[in-house]
Amino acid sequence: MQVNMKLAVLAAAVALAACGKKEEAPAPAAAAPAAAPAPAAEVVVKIGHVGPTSGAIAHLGKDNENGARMAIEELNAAGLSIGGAKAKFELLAEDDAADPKQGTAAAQKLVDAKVNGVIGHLNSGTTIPASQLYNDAGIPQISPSATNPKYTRQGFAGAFRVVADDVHLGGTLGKYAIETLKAKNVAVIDDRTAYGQGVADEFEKGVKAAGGTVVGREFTNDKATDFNAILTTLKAKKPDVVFFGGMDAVAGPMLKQMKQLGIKAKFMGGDGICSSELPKLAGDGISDEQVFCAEAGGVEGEQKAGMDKFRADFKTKFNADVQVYAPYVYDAVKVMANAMVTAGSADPKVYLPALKATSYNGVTGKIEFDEKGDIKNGALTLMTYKGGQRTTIAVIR
Ligand code: ABU
Repeated sequence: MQVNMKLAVLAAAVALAACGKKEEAPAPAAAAPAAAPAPAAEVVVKIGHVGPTSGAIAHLGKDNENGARMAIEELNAAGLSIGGAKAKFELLAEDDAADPKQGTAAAQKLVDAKVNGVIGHLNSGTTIPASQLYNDAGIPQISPSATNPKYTRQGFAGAFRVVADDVHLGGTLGKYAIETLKAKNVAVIDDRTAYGQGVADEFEKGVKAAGGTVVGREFTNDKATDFNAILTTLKAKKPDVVFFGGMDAVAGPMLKQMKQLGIKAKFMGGDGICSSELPKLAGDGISDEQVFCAEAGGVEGEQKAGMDKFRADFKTKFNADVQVYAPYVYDAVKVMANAMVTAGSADPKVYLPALKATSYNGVTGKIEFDEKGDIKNGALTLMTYKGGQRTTIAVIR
């Protein structure tokens, strides 16, 4: 090969590499006279994910993030096309440490990175302020776990949620405490977060509507470890049930201290305490059928097999049990990708109508959104703990 020809081949290869195309450089004309086929285009789809992968509830943040990783890997393995171009999905995972300020900083990072969509955040207290940034930037967001109703009541066209909200969750648990657990007097504690306070308020409403009495209301914060003062105050009021609005990292030590103080009341909480980790966090503070909580979603009947398979695959892949919301994150990523494929574009403006019109059968059941962006006909799974394991009582709608 002449030197000029070699240089021409080299230049072509460099130009293609600079374009990020995966095709090989065309062979010299003398060696391959036939025209090379047009290179297949590739579209890179950036999916942002935010959750607390550091701090006291890092186990929950990592659970969510792993759900996203699993979905992204499967999407890439499926070789999907979007608008005729091969889609390559990339996960941009950020840590917000469950802190509202870090949440908005993480959101700004994703906005600056021009992500095509966001799955997250995990906490209501981070999801709500971050949603303003995504809305301003026109980036669709699906929360897989934030349950405060305000998130989808801000009038943001691109805010979606694949779980039930705290009105459903807290209200149902309040009714359950009175009608099924036969409690008459309940005490309520919350951690003053957007989630904890909100779900505790809804629980109180549910208790009162079912004819129960709230004998005491106390609060703590999401980093507290000493609850002796508030538990001693509540013990004097002889509650049948203590409800805690907050997360498992606080509920665990609270259960231990309830036992030390000789409080024999049942303990209830929302989805934030309803993790696989709770028995480890509570140690000997938890006994069989003492704790009642609910996940803000759930499947039953034929759909259970898909969820069981997801849990088994997740365990094999990450050597960890699902905590609470990994399957919902997994479905949220798939729902977003499905809307892009349907619309033939990863441009938020173009795929948003398809996202709104979603009708998707996932491992967490049927996902369709109402006019606010909330899941239609959302389920709850009531759970207790037996032998240190989460045990399903019932799936209710
Ligand atoms: N839904 C419980 C945990 C997340 C949150 O709403 O803050």
